[in-house]
Amino acid sequence: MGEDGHLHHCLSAAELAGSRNDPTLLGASWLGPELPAELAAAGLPLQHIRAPLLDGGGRPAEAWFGARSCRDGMAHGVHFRCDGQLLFGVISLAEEAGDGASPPLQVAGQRAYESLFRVLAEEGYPHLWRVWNYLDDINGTVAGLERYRHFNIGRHQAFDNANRLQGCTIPAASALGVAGGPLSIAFLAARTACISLENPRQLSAYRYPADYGPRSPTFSRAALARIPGQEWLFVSGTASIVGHLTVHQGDPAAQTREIIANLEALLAEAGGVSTGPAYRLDELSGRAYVRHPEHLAAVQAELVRALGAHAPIVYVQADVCRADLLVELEAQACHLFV
Ligand code: 3EB
Repeated sequence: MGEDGHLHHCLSAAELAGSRNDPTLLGASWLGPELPAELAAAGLPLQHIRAPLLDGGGRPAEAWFGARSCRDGMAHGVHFRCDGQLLFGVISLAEEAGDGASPPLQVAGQRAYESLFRVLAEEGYPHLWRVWNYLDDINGTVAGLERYRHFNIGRHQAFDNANRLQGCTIPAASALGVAGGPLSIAFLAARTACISLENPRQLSAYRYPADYGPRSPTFSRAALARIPGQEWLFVSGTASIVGHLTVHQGDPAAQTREIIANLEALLAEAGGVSTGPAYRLDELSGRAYVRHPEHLAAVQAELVRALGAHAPIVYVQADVCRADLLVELEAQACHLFV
């Protein structure tokens, strides 16, 4: 386990490289165009997110530590490590010519999730808590449909085939556009269930109307999960959406304030379900995805006001999954208890 008992840490490259022989290290993600050589050689399940860092990004690694020694595995294209309680895995799939009838990204999305579900079944970690999805050119149009919507069709089909479309089996997630990479999916799963949360200010994404694509996005707004001694809150990518509508088009500061209002509502939901103390904005760590680098100052000013100047937020450039969304925040918090 990490030294302070936390499942997750924000680390520098040197810190992550220094942890690579920690037997409890489940895996990690690295933000930035270049993957440091010492991490490429570490042999970990590692999600490399090729997104440009916007603010110097001192600690662009996220690492996930289990409670016990991990076992390493590779199956169905998924590289994973698991500790008997948690499983962290990564899969990357190139978009290749599909089956002729379906677009390549739809096929890749469906195959990636089918592989992921197969690993969960074979290894005995049936509960999917949190997923991080990255894809190239998310807002591009192919065959008259936005590529994010192609991805949603494939993802939805895989969840449907696995009988995982019931609300309580839908994980927290993020889905962002990062130029030039393959479809990359990282996930955290467990032997025990999490509690999926929805946001009272927002329509559940899995119920979005067909205006947003023929199949709705398959994610919950947050997941609350327990491991011995710790309660974890995973907040999905959260944008300036109220109901199902984008609000504050063209205004990055106002979009960020709406995100904060969404987060406050979600934290209140989490507090209602948790047996412990309330969740507060200033205990969140996470990532802010900013579409246009020139909006960084406006976004950062609002987040610093709400989360505090020392909040461990990494700011990166990425494309949000609706063309009119300028910013998205994903986050997590951990409560320790005895
Ligand atoms: C939204 O609320 C913004 O497709 O997995 C946020 C989090 C968003 C996850 C996903 C999409 C996803 O609809 C976009």
